[in-house]
Amino acid sequence: MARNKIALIGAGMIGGTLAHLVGLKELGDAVLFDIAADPAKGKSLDLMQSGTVEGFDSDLKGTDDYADIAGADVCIVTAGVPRKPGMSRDDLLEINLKVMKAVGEGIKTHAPDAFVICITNPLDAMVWALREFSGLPHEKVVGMAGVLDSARFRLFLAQEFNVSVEDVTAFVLGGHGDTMVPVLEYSTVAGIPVPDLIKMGWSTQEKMDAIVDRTRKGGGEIVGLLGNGSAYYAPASSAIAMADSYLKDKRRLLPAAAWLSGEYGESGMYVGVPIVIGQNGVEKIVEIDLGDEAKKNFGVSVDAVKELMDACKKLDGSL
Ligand code: TXD
Repeated sequence: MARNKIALIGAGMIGGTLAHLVGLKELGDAVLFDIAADPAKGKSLDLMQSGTVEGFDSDLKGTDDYADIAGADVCIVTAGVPRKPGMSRDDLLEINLKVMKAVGEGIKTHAPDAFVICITNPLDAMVWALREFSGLPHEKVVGMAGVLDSARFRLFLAQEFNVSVEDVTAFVLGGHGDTMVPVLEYSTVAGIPVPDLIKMGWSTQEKMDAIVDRTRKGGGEIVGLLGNGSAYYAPASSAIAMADSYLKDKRRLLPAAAWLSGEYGESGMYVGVPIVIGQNGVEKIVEIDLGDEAKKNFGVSVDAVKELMDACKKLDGSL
């Protein structure tokens, strides 16, 4: 049986980390596509050499030719520019929208049967534009943000409760921005809902509110510390978890930016919601019962995404 083929479109900080994880987990072969072909080729060669030490046999190839992504099972898109300190994710919209148009054409032509995971920011608008430009089925195009935002939320909760990260589950819904919605009621430690843990004296509501705020600003915290670029280890691990669920038909229930057709009362847009990822891509969109506050906050987040979509439509009349 042929190995999976994973196209990494964008071979920068996240792209290179994705390639390393593909090799270490032996998920398949990878093509590192980038307009900067030589660094992509250099990273591929370096990673292949690491494979001899680690013992993985993935073929990794750098290229700037879309023909090389032909037949990819999965495309993970990080092409574009990241934030610099002081920039918001939304500031990236105009530049990265043009990049999504080129990437969408490349996928449409060479990998129309792929499961596409978009990472490029501003995520909720870029994944929508990428789906429009590529013309792929909506269930085969998703955005990675919720797994990352939930991972940040889970880490902060695990540190507060002094328990293993393995036993903390959490949901962060809505857009990948300051309006994201960490949902405490659906976050647990080994199935014990966080609100019950507060009642049990494990922490306080004030500390929970601080953790929610730190999660919302989690990306900016790292951008500020790095000084040049944004997070890449956790974003890469998050996208690989999604790709793994697709390639192995694991049917994991994960938060991700998915196309809504009436769910949560919204249609015609992408926003972060719980989904099941299996061999068909988005197998199911899970409509959880949001409390009044979460519902209000979700609505604010949806409105913020719609504003980004409107900005995209003004910039590109084909949308
Ligand atoms: O949770 C999330 N979705 C976010 C997303 C988490 C972290 C980072 N987020 C966004 O991912 C970030 O704001 C950026 O928009 C992307 C990629 O971040 P990364 O840190 O990997 O950026 P790099 O290192 O600058 O890599 C981008 C690569 C770089 O090598 C460019 O040469 C390439 O993209 N690039 C292109 N490749 C193909 N085609 C085009 N047109 C192109 N333009 C740039």
